[in-house]
Amino acid sequence: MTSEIIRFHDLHPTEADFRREVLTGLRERPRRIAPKFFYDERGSKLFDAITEAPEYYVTRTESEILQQRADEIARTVGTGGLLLEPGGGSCAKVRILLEGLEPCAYVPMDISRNHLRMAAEEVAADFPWLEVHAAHTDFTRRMEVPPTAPEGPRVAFFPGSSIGNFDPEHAVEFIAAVADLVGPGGHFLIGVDLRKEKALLEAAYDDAQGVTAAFNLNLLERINRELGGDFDLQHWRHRAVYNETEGRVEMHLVSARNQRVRIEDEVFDFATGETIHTENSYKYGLDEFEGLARRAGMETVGVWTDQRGLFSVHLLRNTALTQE
Ligand code: AVI
Repeated sequence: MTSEIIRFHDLHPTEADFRREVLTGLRERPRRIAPKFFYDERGSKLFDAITEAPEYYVTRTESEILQQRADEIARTVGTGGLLLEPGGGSCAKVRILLEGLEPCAYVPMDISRNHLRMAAEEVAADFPWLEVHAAHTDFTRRMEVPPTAPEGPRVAFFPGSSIGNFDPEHAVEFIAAVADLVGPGGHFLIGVDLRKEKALLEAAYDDAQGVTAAFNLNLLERINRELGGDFDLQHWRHRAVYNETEGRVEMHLVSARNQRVRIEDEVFDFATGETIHTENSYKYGLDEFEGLARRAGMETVGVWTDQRGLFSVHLLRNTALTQE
């Protein structure tokens, strides 16, 4: 019944080619599969469950910071702007900011069509004064404001430390693309997970209930389901390790014995202990992230952390010339 309360813009993102990328990644050494493929329907549900795992401090710590700082953020950014959320398919944390920011419109952008539409409709129903223009797009390839969205000073929001899933060079490119999107003087509010003790990080990515393990292993099940693979899940293990030098948690799938796997008519031999690298989740120091942002043409105008120093929220501003 709520389907008329949002404007839905289909920018026709090209589907990522699961088959081609999986086969290419498994032929490489070290073998790898990109983390974007975690998120089929089951993977998305498992990710939601991860965000509630006691060890995964990320989601609740960021929400706590946003709740405490929402007024201060609104005072710095100002009201009446156009609020853009790349990857905002669940429209969840943005709810904390809406009353304070009073945006002229909210534009969530996401590749997952149904998820986006439903979440956008729910947010529009819960905030009846808010104009919502949902954009169905792959934000990593194309970030565009729908032509019907009103103009206003732009502010982008990218929570959850999703920036950590880019390597630092790509993170700089992404922040620069957001700087372009918001324009000179525009703002970018971004959640960034912090470097910390190895034990805490490894527990967060290998929770006791095994939800993260199921999330990682689901990738092999997805290959079995969608590509007719014959991975035997009994002989694969989840591994999460903090690589302190690189400042990232790495997730791998580890072969528990010598084994042969078939996908379509291709054969892959795995030795005991051999891994498929499935995700990097980079962690930063506050100054380190500020440096990345500067390289992307954005200055830091606010940084907030929780009391334990686990997580940070940065408010950046596009420093391109505004004075003409
Ligand atoms: C989505 N992304 C920010 C999560 C992270 O923490 O890197 C994905 C995740 N992987 C395992 N647990 C959560």
